[in-house]
Amino acid sequence: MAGSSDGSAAGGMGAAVSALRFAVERVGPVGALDLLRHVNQAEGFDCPGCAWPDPRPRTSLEFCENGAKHVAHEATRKRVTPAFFTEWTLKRLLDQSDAWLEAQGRLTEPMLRRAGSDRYEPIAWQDAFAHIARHLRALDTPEQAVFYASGRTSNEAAFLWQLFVRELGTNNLPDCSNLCHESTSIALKEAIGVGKGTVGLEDFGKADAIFVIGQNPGTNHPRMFTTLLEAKRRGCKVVSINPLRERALLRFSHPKDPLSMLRGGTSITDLYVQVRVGGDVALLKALLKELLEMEGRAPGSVVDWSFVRRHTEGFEALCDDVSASSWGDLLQASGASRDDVRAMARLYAEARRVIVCWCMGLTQHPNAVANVQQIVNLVLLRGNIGVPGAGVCPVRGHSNVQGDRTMGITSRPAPAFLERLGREFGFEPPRRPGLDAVDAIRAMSDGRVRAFLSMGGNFAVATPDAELTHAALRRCALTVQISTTLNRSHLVCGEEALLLPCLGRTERDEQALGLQTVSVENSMSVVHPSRGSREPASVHLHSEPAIVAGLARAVLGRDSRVPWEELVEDYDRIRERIAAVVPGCQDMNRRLRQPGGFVLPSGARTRSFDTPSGKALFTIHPVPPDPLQDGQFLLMTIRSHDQFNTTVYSSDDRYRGVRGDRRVILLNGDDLAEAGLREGQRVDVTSHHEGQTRTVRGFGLRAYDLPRRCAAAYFPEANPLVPVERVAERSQTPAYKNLVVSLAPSGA
Ligand SMILES: Nc1nc2c(c(=O)[nH]1)N[C@H]1C(S)=C(S)[C@@H](COP(=O)(O)OP(=O)(O)OC[C@H]3O[C@@H](n4cnc5c(=O)[nH]c(N)nc54)[C@H](O)[C@@H]3O)O[C@H]1N2
Ligand SMILES: Nc1nc2c(c(=O)[nH]1)N[C@H]1C(S)=C(S)[C@@H](COP(=O)(O)OP(=O)(O)OC[C@H]3O[C@@H](n4cnc5c(=O)[nH]c(N)nc54)[C@H](O)[C@@H]3O)O[C@H]1N2
Ligand SMILES: [Mo]
Repeated sequence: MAGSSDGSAAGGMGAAVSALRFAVERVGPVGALDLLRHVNQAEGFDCPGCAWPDPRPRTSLEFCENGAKHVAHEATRKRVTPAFFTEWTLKRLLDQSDAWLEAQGRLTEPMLRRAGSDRYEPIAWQDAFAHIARHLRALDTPEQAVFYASGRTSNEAAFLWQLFVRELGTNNLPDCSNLCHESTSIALKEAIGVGKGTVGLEDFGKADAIFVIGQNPGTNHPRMFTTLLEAKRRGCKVVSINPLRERALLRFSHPKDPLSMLRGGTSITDLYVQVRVGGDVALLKALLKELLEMEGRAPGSVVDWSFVRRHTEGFEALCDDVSASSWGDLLQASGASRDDVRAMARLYAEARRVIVCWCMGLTQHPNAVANVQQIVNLVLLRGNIGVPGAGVCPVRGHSNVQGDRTMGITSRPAPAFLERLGREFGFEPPRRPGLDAVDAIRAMSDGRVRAFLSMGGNFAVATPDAELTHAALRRCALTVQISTTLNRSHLVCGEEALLLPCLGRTERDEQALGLQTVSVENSMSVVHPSRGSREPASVHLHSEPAIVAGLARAVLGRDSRVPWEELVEDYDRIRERIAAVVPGCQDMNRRLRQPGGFVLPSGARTRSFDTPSGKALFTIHPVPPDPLQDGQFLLMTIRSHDQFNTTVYSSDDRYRGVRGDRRVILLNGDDLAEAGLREGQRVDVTSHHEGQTRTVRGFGLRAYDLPRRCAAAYFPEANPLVPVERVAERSQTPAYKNLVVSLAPSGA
């Protein structure tokens, strides 16, 4: 069967060789070694690959295959110069693949596409800012502009970005979190009073069991395996809940551990439950039911009554709901067997301390908020929160996506935050909630928004409903992209478009008062420094903070209450302001210089829940009805092993055994046979949503070890299938992992 796991370990030499080859191709042999030496070292830069924390003390080479690739991609020797844009019209560039665009290398100078022209031409920085200022000043209201941010942006740049936007007068600050962990933030804030995880890396050293739900860390957070392997060595149990049998979760060998490689790796997962796509609420409800039945048989054996009575509310209602659900319904909807559930319950109840980790497999469904709150139900039941070795651990994607939120990048800021921001800078921030990512697409699409500015990211490709989003961006009078490398969002642009090239994480950032350091916050709320060491890709590049300051000065003029130039001369000055505005960041400059930085405070870590009642909430969630009709499949869109979000490095997905093609769709072999389809055949995939259909053509069929009636395809090739209206309740995150699709042979 193509693509099912072949039993050999993930990681190991394969990972080391793949990373080294990739780096040498881009930066040469000497450059490759130098680069890899500096990633995630105390004096070096934070790896832009993911938000998993660094171990302390740091190892001499905190190696990770995919981190190394992301760094090498930024450090490439290739350049996109003005000469490149003379040669390439927009029309011709649009015909190239996303992978080709990214492979052209680093942007070197600011560029302008004038209205009606089919080319970008160079423009001086000051003229670029003046140009943007003219556009923004011509709007009827600042609400006609949106300011997207992706999660690689440093705390300092993010803080200035939201300050500029709010001084301009809008909260239109959509971000990649809207597409990512928004469901987590909303679910956790309501249930435990804080929208972030409650564990630190040290807790993984004390846990008796770790649940990994809807996450593929072998590809997306390889450094997590250092932690998982250590936990396994201590005898900690790992439960994986995933429709797809991900190879690294089965066996992994650390590229730095020759012994483990010789042994063929370490088996990671003790219990693998192949839940149906979208079946997690049912599965976790089944688990709760089993646990409560165990408690009924031996009172006091499962429930932590003293915690439940003292710190929670809603437990009785949860028990009533769970006992009213039938085993038949729960097993059917989850796809799990009763034995799976019994084994999970036994393992959970036998473990004294449990950590539950999750990622996009839970957050990108219509009932994503419910998914996350079911995890909270599970941990509260046994008091697995706010004590060493236990808690909830949403694993973030972009390396500073959590920090950007802490810095105020959100369309729905807390009133207290705005209060402090206004007081610090002496202006009245807007109170009206702004547009999130999906609302921004709608507003551009119907002409309410006329200008789109983007701090990093690739909005045209990462968002749902490619056709609608492209039309929406094209309707804008102005689009501006602050970026490192070329991508489709630079081509699918407004009437006038600007590219503002910036320094990357790995590069030296020299300002008037010397070499600068930025800060980032990892998935576990640790704020730490990051300092680039490489020569910038071009002498014309500006840092992100300097670009925001230049933009703000040009747009807001002398009326601005913010001393933009002064702040950018020395980032310590930005941090002094952050310290005054952002809770938990007091004395930021001193604390950032402590080894390892500092941890942001969170009540839930000490069982002090910042909810209206001061208690953590058990919440009740219905099992969603089966959305499929005969002949339909529930499709998840996932990352391959060789991409970073919209940046595709190659068409191979090594661990899943898929090679040379990303336009594929993975299906259970029995489903293929039943539908009269065969492996390798090309099909058109149509998504169905409230009477609308969307189709992508010519996807190759692969049989894969997936539950019946589930399917998988790659992000972003499948994004044209995602209806903009199919979003998670309450968080409005696109249901990228929950698309109802049907298949038809291509050309039929
Ligand atoms: N190399 C690399 N690293 C990255 C990224 C990258 O693209 N490349 N992206 C970064 C970003 S922004 C993010 S958010 C993270 C993403 O990290 P992940 O969330 O690990 O990434 P996905 O590929 O979206 O995979 C989701 C996993 O969820 C499973 N899944 C899908 N549907 C369901 C479901 O209904 N239930 C359950 N239980 N599981 C399900 C899939 O089988 C898959 O294993 O990674 C970050 N790190
Ligand atoms: N179908 C489907 N769609 C998805 C997802 C999915 O699972 N399935 N996942 C969603 C998720 S979790 C996320 S987070 C979003 C990601 O959405 P985005 O964050 O918008 O997209 P990225 O692909 O990470 O952005 C890549 C671009 O960022 C720029 N860049 C890189 N480094 C820097 C830097 O240091 N500074 C600046 N200014 N620019 C930089 C480069 O120009 C590069 O082309 O996609 C979402 N879309
Ligand atoms: Mo993400």
